[in-house]
Amino acid sequence: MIIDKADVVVTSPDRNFVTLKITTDDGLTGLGDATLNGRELAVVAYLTEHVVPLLIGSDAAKIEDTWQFLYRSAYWRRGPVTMAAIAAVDMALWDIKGKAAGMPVYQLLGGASRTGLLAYGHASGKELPELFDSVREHLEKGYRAIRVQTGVPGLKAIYGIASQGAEQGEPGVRYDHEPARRGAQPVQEDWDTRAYLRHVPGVFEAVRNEFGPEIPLLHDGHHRMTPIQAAKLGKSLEPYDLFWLEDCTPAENQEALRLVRSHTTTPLAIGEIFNTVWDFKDIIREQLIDYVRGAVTHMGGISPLKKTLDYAAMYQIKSGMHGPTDVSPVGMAAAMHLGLAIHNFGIQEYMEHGQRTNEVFEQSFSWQNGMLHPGDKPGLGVELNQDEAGKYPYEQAYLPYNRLADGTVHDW
Ligand code: KDG
Ligand code: MG
Repeated sequence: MIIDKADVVVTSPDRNFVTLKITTDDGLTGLGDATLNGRELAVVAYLTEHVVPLLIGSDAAKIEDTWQFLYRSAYWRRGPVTMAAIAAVDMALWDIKGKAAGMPVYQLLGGASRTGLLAYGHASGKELPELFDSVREHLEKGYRAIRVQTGVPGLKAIYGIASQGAEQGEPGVRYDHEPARRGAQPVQEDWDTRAYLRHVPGVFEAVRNEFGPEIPLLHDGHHRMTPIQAAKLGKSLEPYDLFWLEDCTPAENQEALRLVRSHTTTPLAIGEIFNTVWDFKDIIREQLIDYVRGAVTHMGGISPLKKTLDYAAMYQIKSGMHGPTDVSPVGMAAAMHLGLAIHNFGIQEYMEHGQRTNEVFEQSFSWQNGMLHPGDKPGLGVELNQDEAGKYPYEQAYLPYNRLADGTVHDW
């Protein structure tokens, strides 16, 4: 199992994806997701210029050794570009090992700890009727847990609302909340935290009144609040029994969570933009969070995220792996295998990929009655259709950013 070839494939069926395909001398292939939303080509350069040349001729069986070599030999460790590139290698090598063993990756990780993965979908609406319709659509599709994002009176465009995209006239298919937009400049959105804090508790009250107390409801604060604002929101949402409040404060200031935690029992989830266990170390040990949001693609792969989740398990902290549409079907498959195997699985984010994406990536996962399963094909269970991928060249795209009413740039 010597690595003969490693190709970096960029394709944009509905959105941009970066995929690493490793081929061994005995003809096995493995796929890894290296998609970093809005900065895709930086990872392509890191892979093609610095990682692929190091892989050729090395032993594909040595997953841990290869990971440690790529992480430590760079000297400049961590960071989203580096870790997305290393993640793709790690995933591809697990895929190859599974194929060599004739087993799905979850078997190599210890076997299934459950029959399927509870997944949550994204409901959103600018106004309540539209939000209720979106929740209903998700329930009809079988979702058993739902993230609720809402418009805020006075703000034209904010994160997480599906319908606002059409008005902004961006070309191409738009997923339910996919925030990245094609074009040479990022789109500006607007923000007012006080207006948001006044509005959101009433929305959750209305959703609970309409849909009852049982359905797990989630909400994403998307890093926008100060610690005291986040504490206030957590407290005001307590009567509506959220499954979690996500990214309530910007992720860099981890101490902020101590303050939030001391004021509210609303469960907290964080970490979709974290890239190593070091980002989680203190907040796990101090039990400042309830769910680890790291994505396999952005945390350096299956190997390091499994270690992080095993560490979290010591503190009864569970997984809530990031699963937006910018995590490719390969990254999603890796999350499903890992989620099925670990003991402390919590919930899996799931946004459905578009049809073109599903034609480029042939997948074997199942989605039934609100539960995901990665399937039983050897490896990760995803194959890249390179003819289809070739039809969709890279298109420049950026995530939006926020400005306050007075023009100040704010966390998005
Ligand atoms: O690329 C950015 C998105 O992945 C992010 O905005 C989605 O916050 C997100 C979520 O919870 O899915
Ligand atoms: Mg989020």
